[in-house]
Amino acid sequence: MQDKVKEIYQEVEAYNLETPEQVEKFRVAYVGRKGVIADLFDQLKNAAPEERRALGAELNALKNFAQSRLATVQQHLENARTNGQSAPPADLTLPVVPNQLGTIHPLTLVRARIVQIFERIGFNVSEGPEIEDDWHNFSALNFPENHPAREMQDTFFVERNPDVALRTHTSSVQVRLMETQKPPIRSIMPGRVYRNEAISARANCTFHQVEGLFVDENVSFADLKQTLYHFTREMFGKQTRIRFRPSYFPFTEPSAEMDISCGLHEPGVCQLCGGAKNICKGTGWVEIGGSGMVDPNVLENCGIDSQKYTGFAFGMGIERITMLRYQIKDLRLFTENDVRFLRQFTGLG
Ligand code: 2NL
Repeated sequence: MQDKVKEIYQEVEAYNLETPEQVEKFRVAYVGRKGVIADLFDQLKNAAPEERRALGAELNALKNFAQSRLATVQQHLENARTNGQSAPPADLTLPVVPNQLGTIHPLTLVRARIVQIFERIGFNVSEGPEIEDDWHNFSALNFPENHPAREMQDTFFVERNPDVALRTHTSSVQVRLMETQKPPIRSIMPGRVYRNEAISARANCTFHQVEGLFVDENVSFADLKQTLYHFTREMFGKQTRIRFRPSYFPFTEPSAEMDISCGLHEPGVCQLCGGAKNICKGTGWVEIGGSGMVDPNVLENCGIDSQKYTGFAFGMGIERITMLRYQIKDLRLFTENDVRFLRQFTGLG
């Protein structure tokens, strides 16, 4: 019987186990309840008593060997079925596949740069609500009731309530600031604003503005000009010149629109359109925003003594600055989230 056990051991060891059919045959023939090994266990009772113990141990070893071969092969077959092949061990020395990282939106980049420039000359950043009441968006800013100036800004009202509107400029944040803080006030307000306009390459119903406000004793128009001159040189380069044209805003007096030189009249190529003359229309100047001395009525509306204090304020469109800086031709690109556009801003600061 000992020889028989050895013979079966060799058979089990050599049995070809590649296909599921071979594995099943092996199981039935050796490991199953009616298989060879179970048979041998049956015959154990016929063995001589002095041999029985040693034989039993050998038979158990044979049974364990056959069962473990079966289990290993079954596991391999199962892996092959779920992975398409038996998975090789992972190579831990391989470099990882890099993740595709997102990029910073150009408007966010430019906003951060604007904030950085003004923070360095002592301005802080203020924010406020996008849904405003009539007082903060219009009345405090010297827009008289029924004045046509209110129609200059096509307002979105919330639920047709004339006292609840999406802010049309960030000046409402400045009103809140002046109402709650004493001069000196030196702050910029970047943020989203809303206008009821048809969407085109040059206009959208929502865009971003940055406004600035400086209120203190003896603040003059010269301070306004020098502050904006400093900003444009930092933003667009040292060669940039600035020009003021008289204008009108209800909340400033005097008021001025600001242009920057595009380099067309300088030696070398235009910084903004590369000589195509399509941005400045051949004039050499492009508009970047409005400004002026805060109207004394606005200071008084916000509880600031206009005999003691004066202030300047300005407003610029962040989309406009971004378009000039990166030569972006269509405003709609900012909101379409086309990754071919957004990916170009990788690594820009
Ligand atoms: C533009 C013009 C401007 C202001 C905004 C302002 C705010 C207060 C008082 C006085 Cl609280 N002025 N802001 C002043 C002049 C122009 O924006 O073209 N923005 C894109």
